[in-house]
Amino acid sequence: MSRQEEILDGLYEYTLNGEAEPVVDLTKEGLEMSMDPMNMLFDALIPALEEVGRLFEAGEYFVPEMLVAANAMSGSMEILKPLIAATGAKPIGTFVMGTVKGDIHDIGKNLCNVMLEGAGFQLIDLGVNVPPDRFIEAIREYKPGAVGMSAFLTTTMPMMKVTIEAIKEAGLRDQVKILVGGAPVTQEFANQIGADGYAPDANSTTRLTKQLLGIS
Ligand code: B1M
Repeated sequence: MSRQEEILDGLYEYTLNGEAEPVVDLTKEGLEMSMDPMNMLFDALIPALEEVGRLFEAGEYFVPEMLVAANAMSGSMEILKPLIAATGAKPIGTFVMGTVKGDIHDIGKNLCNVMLEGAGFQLIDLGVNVPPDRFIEAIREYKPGAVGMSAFLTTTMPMMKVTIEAIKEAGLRDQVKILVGGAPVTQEFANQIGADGYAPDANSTTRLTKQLLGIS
């Protein structure tokens, strides 16, 4: 096994076990060896979290294990983020992103943010547990072309509809494109709640946003 394969294996295993320090060390070593940050992300870190979710569902992992695994991944993300995101270029548009009220999952959202920034968007991240009013304030303040909502729980998905309705009532609906995403969200759900688009992952979020805003 090459050292690069060992690094990917290590990133996967240590993330799965929630060991933040070796995840950071291996990330740094990988970068010193000119490994592609996207490889580390999509071939090790994200698969590890997918396995964490599977173990949680199987009753073998509990919330504390999920939390330490997520934290271990976040340490690596902090290092990889500036390498993935673009620097200095004039923004091609503004994107307001948030995880809806009641939901505190932010890793998927943060990945979308990195990719959107990498594509040249000015990114306004409202964070997690964002109530509809805060989305409305942000639309008024930043006048974004697009707004993205993330939800990871079936119980918080309805908050996306509530937020869209609130944006409509505030008279702002036709000023923005609204995209939704997150593990349990589907195209069908997006259609039902009147979103402009559904993106299953970070890459398609960027692609779809550009498409909806007519940016080539
Ligand atoms: Co939670 N959790 N969690 N959790 N958690 C899930 C989501 C769950 C599926 C686990 C399971 O049962 N298998 C389950 C939800 C079940 C359901 O509703 N169907 C669950 C549960 C039940 C819970 C709690 C209720 C547990 C409890 O307390 N009993 C609790 C809820 C807290 C709350 O939000 N109020 C909870 C808590 C947590 C932690 C805090 C411990 C932690 C989150 C830490 C954090 O985010 N900072 C956590 C984690 C880590 C997970 C899993 C393991 C991983 C989620 C993740 O980050 N994945 C998750 C299991 C799973 O999803 N398989 C689980 C990595 C990420 C990269 O995912 O989906 O590929 P991915 O992301 C994509 C797309 O979703 C898309 O792009 C991303 C990047 O490519 N996307 C968007 C995301 N947002 C988008 C927005 C867009 C577009 C695309 O806008 C345009």
